Amino acid sequence: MCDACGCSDISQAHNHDHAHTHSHDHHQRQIELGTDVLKKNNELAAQNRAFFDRKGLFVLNLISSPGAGKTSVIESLAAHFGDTLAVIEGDLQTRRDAERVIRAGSRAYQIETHGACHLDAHSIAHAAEHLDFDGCRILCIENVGNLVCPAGYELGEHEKAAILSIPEGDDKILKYPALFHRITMLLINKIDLAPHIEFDTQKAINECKSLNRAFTTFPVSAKTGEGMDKFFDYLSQKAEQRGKHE
Ligand SMILES: Nc1nc2c(ncn2[C@@H]2O[C@H](COP(=O)(O)OP(=O)(O)OP(=O)(O)O)[C@@H](O)[C@H]2O)c(=O)[nH]1
Ligand SMILES: [Mg+2]
Repeated sequence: MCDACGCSDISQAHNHDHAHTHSHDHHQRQIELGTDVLKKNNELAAQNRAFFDRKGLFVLNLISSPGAGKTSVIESLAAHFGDTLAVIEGDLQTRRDAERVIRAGSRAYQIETHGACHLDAHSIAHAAEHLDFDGCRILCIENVGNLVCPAGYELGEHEKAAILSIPEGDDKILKYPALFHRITMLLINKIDLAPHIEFDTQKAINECKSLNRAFTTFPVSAKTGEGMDKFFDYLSQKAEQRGKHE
């Protein structure tokens, strides 16, 4: 269970039949608390977005399960965009991902959540204080590896991208609809492994379309670089459009 949002408590709150009788008021209170937390988070996210807009940044919230390749994709972005990209990394522990991004050529700040399974708008506001955005056009936020909780927490981003990687299987989109119905970009990563692992890309895309009509798909390999150019161009266009709003 995430010790920040108590998500499993809320989602599993007695939706089973049972013989014993007792009041369910405590669950209602739990749901009210959850709603208050999200409302406060949304207010902070709006403040973050206003700050990022003033800086002329295009902000992307990158979400996937652990190991799908978020940092590997960001390393490719860092090699391409260099100093015009800033990155906020989210992990339960270690500074490893921020160190990888800095080695790849972009500025980065690491958030260690120490137990929380998602980033929230408050943590992003603090992280942003540690980054110098001079010369930056794009801010990429790597969320904690998790397909569930990060979907519910706005950070002040302009768009959400999900990465689904070939070894995870082509059946995951309908299992985690809360994320896939909110995204504007779907990266299917590790396509270099497609000859070795059964994965029906069209099925995954069709299932995503059944939840969401407004996303663009990028089949990529962060390892070989295949497909990454289209993703770079897309982000460049987004950054250009954002820059014009300054
Ligand atoms: N074959 C192959 N391996 C990849 C690709 N992208 C990433 N990997 C490997 O997948 C593993 C996990 O990659 P990461 O980039 O660390 O994944 P992540 O999503 O950032 O992981 P967490 O931050 O722990 O959630 C590493 O061993 C990468 O080398 C790819 O396109 N092809
Ligand atoms: Mg990572």
